[in-house]
Amino acid sequence: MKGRLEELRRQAEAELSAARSRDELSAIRTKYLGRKGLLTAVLRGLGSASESDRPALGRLSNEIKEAVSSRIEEEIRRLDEEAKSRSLQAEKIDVTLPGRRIVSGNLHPITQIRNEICEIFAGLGFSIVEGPEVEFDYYNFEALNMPKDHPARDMQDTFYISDSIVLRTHTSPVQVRIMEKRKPPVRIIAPGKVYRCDSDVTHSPMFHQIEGLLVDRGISFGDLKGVLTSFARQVFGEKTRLRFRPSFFPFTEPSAEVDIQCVICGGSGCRVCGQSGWLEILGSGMVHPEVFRIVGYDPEEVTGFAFGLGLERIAMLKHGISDIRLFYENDMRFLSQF
Ligand code: 2NL
Repeated sequence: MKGRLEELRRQAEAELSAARSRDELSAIRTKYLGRKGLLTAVLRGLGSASESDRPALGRLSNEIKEAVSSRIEEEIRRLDEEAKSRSLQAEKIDVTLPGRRIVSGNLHPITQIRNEICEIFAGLGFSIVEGPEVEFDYYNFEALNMPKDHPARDMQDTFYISDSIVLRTHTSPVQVRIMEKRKPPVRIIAPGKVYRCDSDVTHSPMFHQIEGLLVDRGISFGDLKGVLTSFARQVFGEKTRLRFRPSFFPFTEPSAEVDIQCVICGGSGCRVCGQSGWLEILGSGMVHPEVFRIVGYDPEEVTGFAFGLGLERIAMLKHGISDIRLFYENDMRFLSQF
């Protein structure tokens, strides 16, 4: 019987050493120590041993049961330890690895220049107004002193929706609508999309404009020069030199186009300024008395000036961009530079 007990101990220990999971360990526990277990069976047979052997056999079998039982507990602890260190290893974070770059977006260059220009004019007391892009012929042309037969209404430059409705070719109609509604003084700028049937490297059928209008008693060409000089120097630099060149628009008289000294060559002449040393940045003039009469203002009582500028043109000059189409292609390699 002693031999059988020793054999069971060796057998159990061998199986325990080979066990790889909690399930295997608990199967071993049942096999040897359970109610119908192998060691339990030996203990039951103790009664048939001789009186003199019984105490020693009893001690031995208890000792073996204890040993097997504590080996099982020990193996369970070991498996738990191993599982824990495996999962810690798997979850390990290397805090010294470089981070992933977060790409942030930016405003479109046209939006940036629009915001910048609006802020400059806001600082000069102008408020921002908006209006429809699909406009009546009346507001786009008629009210701006361009009657039906006027050459500036050229069919080739205007997108007609119907006989009397067009896509606005400038944002002036917004200002006409404001003058119809409000009495002077008026001091507004109108940013927005405008449309002309024209397309090449410097012209797009849709582009962006900002127009300004200031009307009050006693406004002179000197006010126009002062406001536009202040504006140009805030956009292109405090030392920027300006040139006011006589021009013509049907809605202003007199009219002037404003040039700045070339931002590329500084005035010595280059490809961008066509060797002239000057770049045209906007058109302007004193509001034509006929426009005032049409909106119900008395040209004997008030005077005013107006101006218009193309945002794409300003952005192209400022950043040295030669093809207007780059603004509309949404190529991130282009857009993310601004
Ligand atoms: C240009 C020239 C200009 C105006 C726009 C205007 C508006 C009203 C009355 C009179 Cl309501 N004039 N606007 C005046 C002169 C020039 O724009 O070259 N734009 C890109």
